[in-house]
Amino acid sequence: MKVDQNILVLGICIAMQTQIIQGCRNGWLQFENSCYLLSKDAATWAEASMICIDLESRLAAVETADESNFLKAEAHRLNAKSFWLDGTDLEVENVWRWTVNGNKLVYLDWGGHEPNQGTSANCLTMWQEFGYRWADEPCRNVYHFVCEKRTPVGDNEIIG
Ligand SMILES: [Ca+2]
Ligand SMILES: [Ca+2]
Repeated sequence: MKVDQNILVLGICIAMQTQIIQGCRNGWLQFENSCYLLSKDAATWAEASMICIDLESRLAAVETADESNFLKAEAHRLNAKSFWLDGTDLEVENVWRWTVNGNKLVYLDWGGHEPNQGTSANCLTMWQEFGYRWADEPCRNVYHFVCEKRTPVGDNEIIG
C-alpha cells in the first residue's frame, strides 16, 4: 500500500539522519557525546588549534575523569610523547581555561608536580611520562594533539 511505503521511507530517512548525527567521521572515535581525533602529525599548540577548527572541531576540553581515562587509553595505543589539549593559561598565569567555552578547568588531571613552568609554559598537554596525565608545556613546542567535535544530544534533534 502506498501509505505504508511512505511511512517506511520516512522511517528510513529518520534512521539515516539519526545515524549521521550520532556517528563519527572515519578515523574519529566516539565517546559519550563527542567525536575525537588523535592526530598522526605534530604541530605547535596554535597550529593544532587551527587544524582542529579547520576540521569543524576544537582541541579537546577534558572535563571528566571518564573522558580523561578514555583519551589516556587511546594515547597509550598511539604511544606519542605528548598530545595538546585545549587548555591554556596564556591570559592570566596559573588561571587555566578551556578556549572552547572560556570556562576555568574544574576537573584536573595534572601529573607529577605540574604545572611547574610558570610563564614559560602556557599550554596543556597529556604527557606520556605521566601516563598521559597533564603537564604545562611551552606552546611553541611541536606535539601531537586531540581534536574534539561535540555531537548534538537527544533522539529528537534532527538537523536539515
Ligand atoms: Ca603558565
Ligand atoms: Ca611542565
